[in-house]
Amino acid sequence: MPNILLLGGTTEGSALARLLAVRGIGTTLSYAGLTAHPRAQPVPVRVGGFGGVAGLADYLRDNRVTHLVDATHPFAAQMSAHAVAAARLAGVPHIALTRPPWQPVAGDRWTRVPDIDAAVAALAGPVRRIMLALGRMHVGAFAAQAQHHYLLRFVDAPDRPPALPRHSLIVDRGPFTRDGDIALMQAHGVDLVVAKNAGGSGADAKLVAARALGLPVLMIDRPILPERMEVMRPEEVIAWIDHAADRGV
Ligand code: 3Y8
Ligand code: NAP
Repeated sequence: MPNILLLGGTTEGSALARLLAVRGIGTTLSYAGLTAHPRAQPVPVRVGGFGGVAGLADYLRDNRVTHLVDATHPFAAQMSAHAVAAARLAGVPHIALTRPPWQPVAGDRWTRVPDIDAAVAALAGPVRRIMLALGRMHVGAFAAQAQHHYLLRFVDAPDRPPALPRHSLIVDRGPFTRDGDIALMQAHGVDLVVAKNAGGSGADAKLVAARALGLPVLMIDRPILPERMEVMRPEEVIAWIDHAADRGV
């Protein structure tokens, strides 16, 4: 009987959890525990780190996990590297469920940068009104460019104000809408949007909104991930599990 560990935290991970529940395939979805009220899931959930590669390998063995599915966000690079290493250590089949990066289309005014630090450096210059749609974890880095007015969007209210002297904070979780993000950008007079190339449908509203308003976007490329088997649709993971089952895994 398959016993899946699904590393979640994305729209695709939640979609896969629904498919696995419907098929009655034994699954545990795992969250890091970054948000106060993560989305309820149709399968059992565990919350918190595993304690590095060794901790995850022990978890896989102790819980007789038969398949490890990494459906974490493309920027969760450490988790994804640990998943590949721990699956190899524990001899457990591993697959990643991800989504293609966004590509610019006609009307987009993107400037691409390789990482967060390069995005901070790119903001040197006169005062602007910037939508920093990166969440909470990396806001501190932008204090190096404190001259700007920042529009921040967090999943949860922070326990202390962000270290940016001029900021507006929205507490909201995605998926977001094109019209909602257009209204938000207009209300705050945004003239630049900073985004991570997350891909997927849960956060692309801000790109469609920026295009509609003719606003420039500073797009942060994804971190490099280790070589691994990757699929883009939850149904492909189900087929992989069924195929592995046929091979008696
Ligand atoms: C804790 C689980 C689902 C998953 C939904 C997706 C879509 C909505 C859009 C903007 C961009 C951002 C952020 C974002 C989106 C989905 C997805 C996605 C971006 C939850 C969730 C957890 C997290 C963690 C959180 C980060 C933050 C990033 C906000 C749940 C809601 C900016 C990524 O406060 C914090 O510490 C938040 C941290 C990592 C990035 C950051 O650096 O702050 N996601 N997001 C997961 C865990 O504990 O394991 O609470 O339900 C999940 C989702 N967030 O099931 O429907 O699939 O990507 N998440 C980015 O893309 O840049 C918001 O504002 O436009
Ligand atoms: P990360 O930097 O790659 O991981 C840091 C550590 O957090 C990992 O080594 C692991 O701790 C723990 N961890 C991460 N994801 C976990 C999970 N699903 N279950 C259990 N432990 C987990 O990860 P991150 O960028 O902070 O992302 C954390 C979570 O938020 C992931 O579930 C991801 O899908 C979700 N998320 C992230 C983003 C983003 O922009 N980064 C966006 C949307 C959703 P140990 O080493 O102790 O095992």
